[in-house]
Amino acid sequence: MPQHDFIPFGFDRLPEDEMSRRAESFYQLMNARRSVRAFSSDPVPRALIETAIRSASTAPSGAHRQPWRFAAVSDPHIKKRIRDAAEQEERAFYEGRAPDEWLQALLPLGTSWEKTFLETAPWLVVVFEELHSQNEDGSQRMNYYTKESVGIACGLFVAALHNMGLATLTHTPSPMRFLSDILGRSAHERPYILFPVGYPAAGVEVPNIKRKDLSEICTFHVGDEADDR
Ligand code: IYR
Repeated sequence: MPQHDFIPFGFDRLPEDEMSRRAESFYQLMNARRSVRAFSSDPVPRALIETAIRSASTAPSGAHRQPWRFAAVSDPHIKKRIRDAAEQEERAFYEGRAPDEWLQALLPLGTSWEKTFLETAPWLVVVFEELHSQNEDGSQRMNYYTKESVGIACGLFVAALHNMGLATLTHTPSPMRFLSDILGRSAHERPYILFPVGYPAAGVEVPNIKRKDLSEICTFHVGDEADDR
């Protein structure tokens, strides 16, 4: 294998008015996304889940190691086992482990230890962070920036699902090791986020939250040049 295998990148620039249109329409699309905690049990075709996972796997990653692994579960028996184990952890969290300040912060979201959606959602997609893999001789092959890489892949996954008309939730029962046990994953894969995926339950309500304004999240440092607007 050569050290470098570079190929031309056929990149077509768009006219600026088209760029503006696409920028605005993508923002409007994404700004209409909401996390939901109540799902319809209506089935979702496996092909859609596969395409969402392919989209997630286009994420950039440290040294292009692609350190994300996915387990997509629709088997009702496995979903029940996941729900039972998650609720056990969540109960311990809500009824003891969680500091008061954390519970206060969660009040507006109306969450509790009960995780019905882990059985009603037609799919549970568990994303794992692959800490390292193995060379052919059995030695460890390192991955790099795994948290950042898998985080970006999860962001793309959420966007892909929303774009195809599905809803999800970034669920992180803590600790999540039970997912490795139930799904029979190796020790060098660490559970990262559990995504229930499906349609929102009929009539579902979501917390009345506001997103931060651009001025609250961004500073621009543009030098002395005239503002280009
Ligand atoms: N894992 C718990 C608690 C929880 C924590 C955060 I940070 C949230 O944004 C929401 C919930 C649960 O799923 O209920």
